[in-house]
Amino acid sequence: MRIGASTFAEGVDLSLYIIAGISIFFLVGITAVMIYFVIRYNKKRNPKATNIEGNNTLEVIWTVIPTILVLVMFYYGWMGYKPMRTVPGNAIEINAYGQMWKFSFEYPNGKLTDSLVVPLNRPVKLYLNSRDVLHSFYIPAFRLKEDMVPGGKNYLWFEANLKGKYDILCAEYCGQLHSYMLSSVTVLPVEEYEAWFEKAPTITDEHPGLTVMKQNACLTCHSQDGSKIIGPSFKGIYGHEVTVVTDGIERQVMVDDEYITRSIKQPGSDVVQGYMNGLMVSYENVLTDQQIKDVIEYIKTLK
Ligand SMILES: [Cu+2]
Repeated sequence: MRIGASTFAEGVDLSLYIIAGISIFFLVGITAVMIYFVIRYNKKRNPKATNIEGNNTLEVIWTVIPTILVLVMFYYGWMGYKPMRTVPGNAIEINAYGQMWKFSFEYPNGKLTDSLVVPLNRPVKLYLNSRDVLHSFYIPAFRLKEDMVPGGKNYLWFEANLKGKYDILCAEYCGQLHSYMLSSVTVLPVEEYEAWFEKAPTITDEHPGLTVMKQNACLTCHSQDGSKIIGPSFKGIYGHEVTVVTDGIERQVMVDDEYITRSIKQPGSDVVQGYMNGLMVSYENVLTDQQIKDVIEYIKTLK
């Protein structure tokens, strides 16, 4: 039975079947023995309790056999796991970012995407980064799951061996919209992948500020239509006064270029009243000055 889409699938599935098989065998066996003992040694059949002395042969057997079984499980687990940490030198290297609540990818030529596109039968290495909290990068079809640790370094690699489109999920509860943290990986034949890789991003008439916001998951928390999500909506805020909490003290501020820039760089400095502090991380080293300008220009258009 083949349902995996990477070269790791076989090893992982094999160890899963072995461990599940041994567990089911013991579950059934122990339950059967328990039922047998309950019947055989109940008070009616066995009115007088007897003390059973030790049995060396039995003790050796129930020590040696489980030890062997555990070592068998370890062996298959290890054989499935070891190749996952041994990256071939010719792997394509891609940066993967997790943040509340979005995955994004950066290719060697600077191409930025929301979902992963990879070639068939070629090793691909992902550097795993987090911009805020712990996330877990999970591709069930590839049998891969690795943590994205803020401030830490981690990686994974794979070789996809079945064309198709597969889910990418976050497998570490990372806050309110964790379940929306979805992406996908598309496996293409090498020529199609190369054509996709070389293709410059299509030029659209999208506002550059909107592009920046989409790339940085701003819109996961801030709506454009006035609806309240995690953070305040961007609709109609520019040029208006808003009540914020600064060091515990409420005050009125004008939403202008300076206020928006400060909110992007130090999100904790003035938190709009009624919203929680600490959910947004600083984008000081993520966005360039130009990108912040674009964002401000775009917010101005949301009347
Ligand atoms: Cu997450």
